[in-house]
Amino acid sequence: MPRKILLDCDPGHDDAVALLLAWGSPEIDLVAVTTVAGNQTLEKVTRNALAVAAVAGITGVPFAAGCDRPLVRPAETAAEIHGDSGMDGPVLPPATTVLDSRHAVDLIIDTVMAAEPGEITLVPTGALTNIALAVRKEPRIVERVREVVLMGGGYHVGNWSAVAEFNIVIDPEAAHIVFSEPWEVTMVGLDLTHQALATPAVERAIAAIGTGPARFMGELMDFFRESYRDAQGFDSPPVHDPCAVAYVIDPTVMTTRRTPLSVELTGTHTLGMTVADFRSPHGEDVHTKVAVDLDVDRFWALVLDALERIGDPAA
Ligand code: PIR
Ligand code: CA
Repeated sequence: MPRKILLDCDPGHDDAVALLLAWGSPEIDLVAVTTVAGNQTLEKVTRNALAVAAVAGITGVPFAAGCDRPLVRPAETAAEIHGDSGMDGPVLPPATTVLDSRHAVDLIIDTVMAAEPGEITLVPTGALTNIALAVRKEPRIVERVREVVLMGGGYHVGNWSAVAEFNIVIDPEAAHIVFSEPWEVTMVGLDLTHQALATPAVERAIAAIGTGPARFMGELMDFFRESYRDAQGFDSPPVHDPCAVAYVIDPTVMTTRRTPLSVELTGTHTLGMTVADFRSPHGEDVHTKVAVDLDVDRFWALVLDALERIGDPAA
């Protein structure tokens, strides 16, 4: 039985890859896509999500736009990494799907409540604003969701400050809500995603596929490589968001460690830090875990296989 996921995202070069991986994987049933302001404005990331849908031929999946700013703090974008469009690099095709008329928060609630208990996995790859609001509006989603597998945070490293990761630090109050609810949360953070590098060898393997979606991903990665070199001094860019999808496809593609997690909301130097506690082993009473080590070759094989399966929908 394929796993039903709702992807809540802010495309975003790596969000686009997460969408391609989800759509091209038989282990995943993509039931809805929601967008949230983050890498760029809500308008831009929503447009980008629809552009990816057009490139990959994603049909029969509702797309809905959500929150245009964090719960408490002013909006902040990552234009220095993702460019003015939020997905600079390739030419973005016009949308071929119309947006669902619902707000993302309502689409999240409707999707979870209409499904069987334990059926839907939430995969957030942006700020947690929509998910936090959905919890507040319909608290019963917490016991109904199978698990939350999110890209965000890090227990040893940051990218938006010395200790904080972008998705968490731009809306730390939302992250606090999501981490505090008693559902199963797997944090696929920077400690893991910095192992998922789009190396030149990976780029060559993508180019060899030769389809429209593969070319699109190649052009995304070319831009992402330049950004990451200039802004963060990486030789190859880490492709964060598909790591969360990969965990749902096959949890054995990475190791995890169970640990309590809390989000720093008041620190002078540590706002948005995700604090893990590794002092002692934790049991199933702890509902949060962090991703630790990635099987890099198997991860890229999942992405390449998904691209192969998507083929050339536009042709
Ligand atoms: C933000 C991102 C990536 C890199 C930087 N420097 C800032 C976005 C990605 O889309 C991913 O979801 C997460 N936020 C990584 O921090
Ligand atoms: Ca993202």
